[in-house]
Amino acid sequence: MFDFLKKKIASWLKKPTEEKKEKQSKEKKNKKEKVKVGDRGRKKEEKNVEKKKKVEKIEENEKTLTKDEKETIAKTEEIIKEAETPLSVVKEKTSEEKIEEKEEKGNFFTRLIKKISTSKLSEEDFDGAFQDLEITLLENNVALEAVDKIRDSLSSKLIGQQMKKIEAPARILEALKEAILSLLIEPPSIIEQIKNGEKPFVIIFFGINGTGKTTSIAKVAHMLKEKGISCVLSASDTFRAASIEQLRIHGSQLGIQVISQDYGSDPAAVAFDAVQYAKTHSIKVVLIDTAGRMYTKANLMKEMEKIIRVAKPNLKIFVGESITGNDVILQAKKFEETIGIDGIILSKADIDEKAGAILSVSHVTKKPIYFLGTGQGYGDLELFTKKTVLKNLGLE
Ligand SMILES: Nc1nc2c(ncn2[C@@H]2O[C@H](COP(=O)(O)OP(=O)(O)OP(=O)(O)O)[C@@H](O)[C@H]2O)c(=O)[nH]1
Ligand SMILES: [Mg+2]
Repeated sequence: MFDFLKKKIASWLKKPTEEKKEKQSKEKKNKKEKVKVGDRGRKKEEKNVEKKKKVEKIEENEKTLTKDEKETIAKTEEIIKEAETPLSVVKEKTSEEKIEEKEEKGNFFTRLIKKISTSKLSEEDFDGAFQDLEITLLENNVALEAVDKIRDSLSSKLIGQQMKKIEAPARILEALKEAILSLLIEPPSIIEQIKNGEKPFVIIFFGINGTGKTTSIAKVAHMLKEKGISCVLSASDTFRAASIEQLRIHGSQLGIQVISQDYGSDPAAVAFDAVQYAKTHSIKVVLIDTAGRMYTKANLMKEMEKIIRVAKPNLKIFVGESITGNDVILQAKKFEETIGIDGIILSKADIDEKAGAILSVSHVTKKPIYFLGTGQGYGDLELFTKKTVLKNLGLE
């Protein structure tokens, strides 16, 4: 998770002294190389002059040349041509240097430091430096709205500022941290919500097909069991083949009751049964599994509304795949608009190197991420906190 962004930020945060040392040793090496190339070039040129003299001498006697002598001249000309090659090598070096020069113009971090420590940071200079960060964020699946928010947050803290070079890195870093924190919502403690909430406390999980809803329910059930909180599972995906068996297997592995009916039955009726079961057996939590559905299918969204009407969930959790980037943001937005969501689980964060969705989804939907799915085992459910995000980005 955050592998690419973390590496990029780490490369910016290289201490200036380290960078300077690296630059100096690079320059030293280049100088040495140039000297070597220069020496070689000079020696070859001297040789060329000698050879040219010889050729001139031969030309003087051209009329009396034998076949062998003519061949010698041709060979000599070839040698002269070859001797000119180091000069073109020197030319290539020059273009390499040009590229290096371009790179040395700096990244987001170094450019900002340079500008902000020499004069009050202008909007133009900020925008110039921000471009580098903007590209990095977009390449890592951060949603456009979230990128704009980062820009606003950073610019409000930095434009018009001037500071000593020595304090600039820490201040810019702090501004970046704050910008990222401004995107995130710290989720309430789900355990506290359950403890202080109604009995039974009903949680419904939904999202499009195959995003990890059933697996996430099993993980949450496992977590509740570990905390000593009783729960029951509602097999309200009565549509997909083997969905009921899938939940039953989890239930039997975890030692948790699963309430189900036949395939094709009303998912709302199953949820109702599960809530009734919890009431009569004094079970604290009901976790409702639902069939994967596209938000574009009006009939499926209506079905979802009916389950919600009947089961009256205390929490509506949208489950989406972190790896799908901007797609999952759009899904969350659509589910929020149509049926409303209280929180989010982003699954498959373990295989998402970019992780931009984790940074963006709360800003776009204004809903907290409760958990990140980080694998296929029951224990692979990571409590989401702002602090963990900063840590994963190497900013804490
Ligand atoms: N790597 C990884 N795989 C996961 C994670 N969560 C779920 N999966 C896998 O994703 C696949 C689909 O998971 P399900 O829980 O069946 O997804 P679903 O949303 O219930 O699917 P439908 O009911 O068909 O809509 C399974 O192979 C899971 O093992 C996760 O956090 N990380
Ligand atoms: Mg499922």
